[in-house]
Formats: sequence, structure tokens, C-alpha cells
Amino acid sequence: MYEEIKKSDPQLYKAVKGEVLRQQNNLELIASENYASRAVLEALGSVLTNKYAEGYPGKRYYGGCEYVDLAEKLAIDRAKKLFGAEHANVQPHSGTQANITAYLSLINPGDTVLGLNLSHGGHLSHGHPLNFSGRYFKIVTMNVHKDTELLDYDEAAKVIEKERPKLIMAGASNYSRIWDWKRLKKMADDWKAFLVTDIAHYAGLIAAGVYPSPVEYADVVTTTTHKTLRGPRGGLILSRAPYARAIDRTNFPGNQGGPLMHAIAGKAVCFREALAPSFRDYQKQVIKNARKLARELQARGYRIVAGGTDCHLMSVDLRAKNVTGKEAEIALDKAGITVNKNTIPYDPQPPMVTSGIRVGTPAVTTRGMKEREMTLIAGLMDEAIKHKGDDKILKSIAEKVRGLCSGFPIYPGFEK
Ligand code: DSN
Repeated sequence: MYEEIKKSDPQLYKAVKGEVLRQQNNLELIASENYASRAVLEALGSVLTNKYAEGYPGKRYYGGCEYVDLAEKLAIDRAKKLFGAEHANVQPHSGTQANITAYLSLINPGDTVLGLNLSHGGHLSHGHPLNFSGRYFKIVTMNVHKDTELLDYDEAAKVIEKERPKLIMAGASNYSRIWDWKRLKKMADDWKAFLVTDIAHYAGLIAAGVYPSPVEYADVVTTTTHKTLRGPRGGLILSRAPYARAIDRTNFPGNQGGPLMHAIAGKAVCFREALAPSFRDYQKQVIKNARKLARELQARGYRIVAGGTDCHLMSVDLRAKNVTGKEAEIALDKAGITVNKNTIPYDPQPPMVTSGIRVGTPAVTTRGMKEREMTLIAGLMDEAIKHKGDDKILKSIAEKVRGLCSGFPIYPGFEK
């Protein structure tokens, strides 16, 4: 595999080959990562990358678009069918760009936006002061309740009444329980705010019908296509029909230039895969695995934020183990287990240290792991965290991880 790169660019080949082996030999527990299918990879590596196609199918600024039009139409139709949406724009290069388009289609710079507190599970593009969202909009936040660690809807309602946001941005990159989309829609309607839901993390679960969909409630829904949805890296916007024109014009020419046609082809492949019955089985297993992993970690003395999970991820509070998120991330990395440090709600530690790690099961489930392996993984994680200062033990755990992973090949043949 990768013969041309190997021949022409040995330096880069090292990076590509190294990454193939890292993915195969390590346990990937980063909640936002997954392994795209070979068909998705083929689309991404296709000649569609050569084509400029500013505009939309049938209305382009370049000639020669008949085949990329076909790809984009397939992606649009499949996305609409998959999520039951009235309109789909498949051009956003990323989730953040989808969010830029969503905001600027509905409100103006300077307007007030309500988003989930970043350290309670929110996302940079929902109002971080250094992000465009925090720079161009006045951000007010919703929080999780200190005791339950569930979204505090009553407090959010009070914030809405006081601050009158023009737009509510609901969604998270680290919230393990169910969002009450219907309640949020009512709260938005009460004060004539738009409801945008960013389902980047839950998209695959929602497409499979194993997590509630906001599509019937939200004015606009944004997502990435590469997390639980298991497609190519990229973004997607779904909306009600009346917003279609504003969304399309804001995304192009408002926010992006030429669409990445190879990525759009990859999205078409991914949406077709997600429409297949086997995708539902996969997503059910993702949740079963996450719940099992949470229980196994709890049994080993780890506290799971909000008491458990209803989706693909969980936040693990490490304070009882006297370990920071940063230390755990480093130790686990040395043991071949990849996670990211993450603040827990009301975290006493700063964001570069944190008291927690975020753990997710989409990637390990794609490679075929089930509940039995979740028990093994919890044990390996615990062993690594306990021996965080002992590189020799961490190396021996990495060997065990490698042994476990060898039974679950991801892309057989890629390593040759
Ligand atoms: N970086 C993504 C995540 O890890 O959740 C969000 O953009």
C-alpha cells in the first residue's frame, strides 16, 4: 500500500506508514475518531480532488461539472433521507465551518448566542472567546447542574429570559446523556430565538435511530461526518426548507470557496453506508460498549461524570485516583491507549491539566470489539494509570494492547 509515496517521498512515507501501524497497534478511545471504510478512503483518494466546482449542482461557475454534480446530488439526497431533513448542504469543510454558516445565515455579528459552557462539555465554536463565535457574538452560557451533572434547563431558561439570545446553540463535544431537543425548542420559541443543534458527536447514533434526533425541532442542524457517522473528515448542514437559500448562500460564496469534491464523494459513500441495516447494529454496539466500559471503570473506582452514558462517550473523573487528566493521557499513550484529557464540570484544574479524560467507543467498535474487550480495556487502562510513572510497566502494557489489537485488524494489507 502507498507504493507511489514510498517510491517518490520516503520522508512522508514514514508518516503514512507510521500512522497505519499506530492505528492498528493502539486502542483508539478518542470519542471523536473512527475508521472510515475502504470505500470512503477510495472516494477521498479519487480524481474528484482535481475538480473546481464553485456553486451547487446545476449552477456552477466552472465547466466540466457533470460528474461532480452527480456525486454532490447523491450526497445531498442520501443525507436528507438518512436524517429525514428538508434540506442538506454537504459542502462545509468542517463542523466549525458548518457552524459559521449556521450563525451567519440566521443572525448578525454582535447578536447574543446561548451555548453550552466549554468546560461542561461544549465546543470551541459554541462561544470560546478566542474562537470566531466568541469574538463575533455576545456569548451567554448554559451549564450542567453541579449535583446531577445534567444540563440545567431551568437555569438556561432564566438566562434566556434575562439575556434574550437570538440563537440557542445546543450540542456538545463531551456530554454523555440525552439532550431534550423538544424542551430546547420550546425554550427557543418562548423568546423567539433560533434553535441550532450541533450533533457532530451524536450524528451516527441519530442516523441509526439509537439517540434522539433534533431534526424535527431545530431550525438548523450542523454536524461533522467523521465521528460516529464514520465518514470522511468534513461537515454537513441540515435545515428546514425556508432556510435553504440562506444556508446555501452563506456557505458559498459567504464562507467558503471551491467545495472539496473528493470529500463530498466520501460523504455520499458514508451516507449510503449509514442507510444500511448493519449501521444500526454497529451503533447499538457502540452504546453497549460505552456502557460496559463505564461500568467496568466504575467497578475499578473511577467516577463517571453524570453517572454513566447514553451514547458513545463518557467523561472519567480521576480525582479519586489522585491523577490528573494530563498525567493519565501521557501514561495511557505510553501504554498504547489513546484518549484526551478533558475538563470535568466545575473542574478545579486548568484546561491544560484537567481532572478527567474523555473516552469513547466508536473506533474500537468499528474494529469489532465487544463487551468482553471492554472489560479487558478497563483493566489495561487501570493498570496504566496506576503505574503512570513506570515506563517499563507501561511498555509491557503496550505489548498486551498490541496483542489485543492484533485480533482486530482495521485495514488488512495496508501495513505491507
Ligand atoms: N475536536 C472534536 C472533538 O474531539 O470532539 C470537536 O471538534
